[in-house]
Parts: sequence; structure tokens; C-alpha cells
Amino acid sequence: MSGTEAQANIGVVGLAVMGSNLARNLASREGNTVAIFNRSHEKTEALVEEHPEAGFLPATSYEEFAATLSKPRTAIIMVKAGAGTDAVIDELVRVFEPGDIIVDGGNALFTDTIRREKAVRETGINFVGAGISGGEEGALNGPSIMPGGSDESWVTLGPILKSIAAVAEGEPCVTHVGHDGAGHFVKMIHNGIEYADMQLIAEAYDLIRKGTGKTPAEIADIFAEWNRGELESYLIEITAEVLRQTDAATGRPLVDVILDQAGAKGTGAWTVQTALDLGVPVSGIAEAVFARSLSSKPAQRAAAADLPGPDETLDIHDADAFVEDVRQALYASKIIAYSQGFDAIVAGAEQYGWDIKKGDIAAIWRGGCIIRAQFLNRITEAYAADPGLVALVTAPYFADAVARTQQAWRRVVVAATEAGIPAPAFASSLAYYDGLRADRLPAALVQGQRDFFGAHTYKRIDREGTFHTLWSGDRSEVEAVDTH
Ligand code: NBP
Repeated sequence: MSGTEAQANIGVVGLAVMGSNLARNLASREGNTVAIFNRSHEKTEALVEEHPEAGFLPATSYEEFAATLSKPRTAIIMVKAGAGTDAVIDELVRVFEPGDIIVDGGNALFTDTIRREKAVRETGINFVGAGISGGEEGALNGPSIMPGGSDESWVTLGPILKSIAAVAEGEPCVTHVGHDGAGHFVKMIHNGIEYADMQLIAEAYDLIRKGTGKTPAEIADIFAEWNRGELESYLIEITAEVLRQTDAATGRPLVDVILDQAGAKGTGAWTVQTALDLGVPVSGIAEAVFARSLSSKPAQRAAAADLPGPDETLDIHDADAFVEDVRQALYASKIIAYSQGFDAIVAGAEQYGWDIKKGDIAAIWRGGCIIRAQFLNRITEAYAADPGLVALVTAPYFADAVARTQQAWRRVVVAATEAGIPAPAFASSLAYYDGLRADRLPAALVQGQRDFFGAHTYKRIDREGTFHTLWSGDRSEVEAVDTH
């Protein structure tokens, strides 16, 4: 390859597992010719050698990479998020021209994407932060893709991304989410929901195991059965497979030999940090993040191991009924996790001026991504019926589902609490639900306390205005002051 012929319509920079698979996916689709570049050239050579069928156009330098691409040049960066992304952007800006498109497909923090988009735009080059979900398998066979960036770049990029995205019910799982950081913001929320979904499933497993004494393989059958109903989803499906797995070395269930300390790469924490800044209670997601943190504190856990628990253990007389209660609790809690996630999307869109179509987001999560699930169709329908829906859980379908399941949900949380089995995401989701539907909250007392010690003022239920009580002196003679 001379390096001067512009033959590729798309390029990939960064050829570790995600980049290689995405490049192979692109190359397998009709009409795409893919230029590839990696900082250390051995990876480029290896990919070309292992996949001659892909017809890759390898480049040894950024200059050669740029020369290989037809205009507008379009390149997807798949490198380790952070400094590596900035380094590659600098190089591409150096060799690209106005009108070209740089796509960051890594897991960037959306505020970094906003910063990068602003800086790159000044050069006349388009910058698109695109969330890509589905892990290495998704990158190869069809991920769910959440691109941000300008309308102009979407014209070129849209058909390319549609060609490689997963397909759900005939539709590609990609949509132009919104401008600048919108795509990475939505991908971050996706991951937050994923944390909650996984934690809820793990709590369901733990309760069934401790409550009924069933083996992991028996519980795998339960999850496989659940996967045929309203809980049908990728995470339920793989849970059955994980629980069914036997450890080759010991013959024990694999789940029993895996160290019970959960890792994290940070996107769940980003979701919670962002939600705190936006003032959105994503309590189910937060509990899932904290549950992983708690699990990964061996010294604290060892020190606390002898602290007393309740005298009661789970006393289940009807195992089938208990399993069904847990299923319903899982479904209700999952609805809350999604409801909270979509609240965060609404708040982010408002804060950053993005026009995000919530129903479209649910639709592109139906395939390719980790939280793909049957009930995402119901979310799309809910937002189609009422685009201004204030809380997903109040949409008729979900309100009915929670009404149907809430008694079981309460029984499960009570049983877990009485038996001293931690079910933080189940319990927190239920508390959120009860908080949301409460006629009156003790927030009134909190306002009183705030006014007492900090003169923070309060509103009244019976009059307009802002009030402060003179608390000092004879407190039986409080005086309300309208500060307006
Ligand atoms: P890694 O995150 O492990 O990154 C390795 C790649 O980054 C290599 O190609 C490496 O080049 C390149 N790189 C680094 Br590190 N610093 C660089 C620099 N300064 N300049 C140029 N290249 C640099 O790869 P990955 O697991 O394939 O993930 C790629 C992206 O996709 C990440 O942002 C990740 O968060 C995201 N993602 C991953 C998954 C997943 O399931 N793994 C899922 C969704 C999204 P080298 O070969 O020369 O060292």
C-alpha cells in the first residue's frame, strides 16, 4: 500500500480488543473499506495477518492513515479513555482537515467529550463522542451505539454506524442522541442502570439461595425460566449460565470459588456523581455502586464478621411462593432503576441543552448492549404515548406492574431485613417508591431544622412567599416573616 491513495471510507485508531473487533465488524459490512492504525505497529500487523478477509488498509503513521481515508475523513478512536484519547485527537487534528470527523468510541466521561468537542470544533473538524455498549462481542457482531456530536457529522457517520450496529426488531440500535457530550452521557447512564440491574439480580440469587437452600444449578433453572417472561434480558440469560458453571479444578459451582469482591471501572460512580450534581435521586444505582465498594473492603468485612445479626433466619415454608415473590421484587426494583436512569437523562438534557428522545434511547438499548431487555419496548411506548412523562414508574404499564408486584416486593424486603441478609438495592428502590408516592414527607421537618440553625427559610402550604421563623427567645411565640 503506497499510503497515498484514499481508498478507505472509515478508519479505526486503537486496535486492542474493542478496536480490532469494531474494525472487523466495519470491514464485514458491504461498502466499507477500513483503514487501521495502532500506536505500536505490531497490533496492526497482527490484525492484518489474522484477518486477511477484512481487506484492511494498515497505516504505519498518522500521516499515512489520513492519506488512506477518503473525504470527509472519518476515524473512530478506540483507545484507553483519558490521556490516550487526548493524545490521539491531537495527532488526528494535526493530519485531518476541516469537515473531517473524529469519533471517540471509548468510554469517555461526557464532560471530557464536551471539552474535546469544543476544542476540536475550533479547527473546523467535527468531533463526535459515541458511547458503544456490548463489550467485545458487541463490537464484533453489533453493538448499541450512542453518538453525540453535530448534525453535520451525523449525515456521514449515521449510515456507517447503522451498518455495524445491532439490529432489534428490524431497526439498527443507533440514533443521534444529541450534540457534543450527549452520547457519552447516555452511555454513562446506561452503565449506571447496568450496575443496578446486576446488583438486583445478585440480591435475588442470594435471597433464593439462603431462603430455600437451592443449589446454584437449581437457581440457574429459575433464572432460565424467568428469562421466558417479563424479565427476559441479556443479564438474566447470562446469570443462568454463570450459575450453571462448574469449576473444573474443584468440581464446585464456579460462583462459590469466585472471590466475593466486585470490581468496577468507574462508569457507575460517574453516574452517581453526575446525578448528585444534577440533584436526581438515582438511589438504586448508587446502592449498586456502594454494594460493590462494600464487597471490596476485606479488612472491614473481616473486622465486622463477628458482629451480631438477628436471631431469625429465613424461614420459608413455600419455596415456590418465595421465589415468585423475589421475581416480582426484582421486576419492581428494575422498573425503579430504569425510572431513575431516565430521570437522570431528562435532567442532563435540560442542564446541557440536549434534545434527547427518551423513547429512541430505550429503542437502541433493545439490542447489542448489556442491558438489552424485552421491557425496553414498553419504555419506548410509554414515552411515545406521553413525551413529557415526569416519571417512568407513573406510566400506565409500569404503574400497573408495580401495583401488581409491590406486596411481594415488601414481603421480600421484610424477609431480608429480618434474616439479616443485605438487599440494599431492593430495599432502597422500595423506599424510593414509597417516598415518591408519599402524601407528605418529613422534608417539612428538615426545612424547619434548616431554618432553625441557618435561617434557610421555608415555604408554607397555605400561603405564597418565603418565610423565616424567629426561633430565639420564647419559642412558644414563633413569628413568621414573609421575606418578599
Ligand atoms: P484499552 O482500553 O485496553 O486500550 C488499549 C489501546 O489504547 C491500545 O490500542 C493502545 O495502544 C492504545 N493507547 C493507549 Br493505552 N495510550 C495511547 C496513546 N497515548 N496513544 C495512542 N494509543 C494509545 O482497549 P480496549 O479494551 O479495546 O478499549 C478501548 C476503548 O473502548 C476504551 O475506552 C474502553 O473503555 C472502551 N470500551 C471497552 C469495552 C470493553 O468491553 N473492553 C466496552 C465498551 C467500551 P498500544 O497497543 O500502542 O498500547
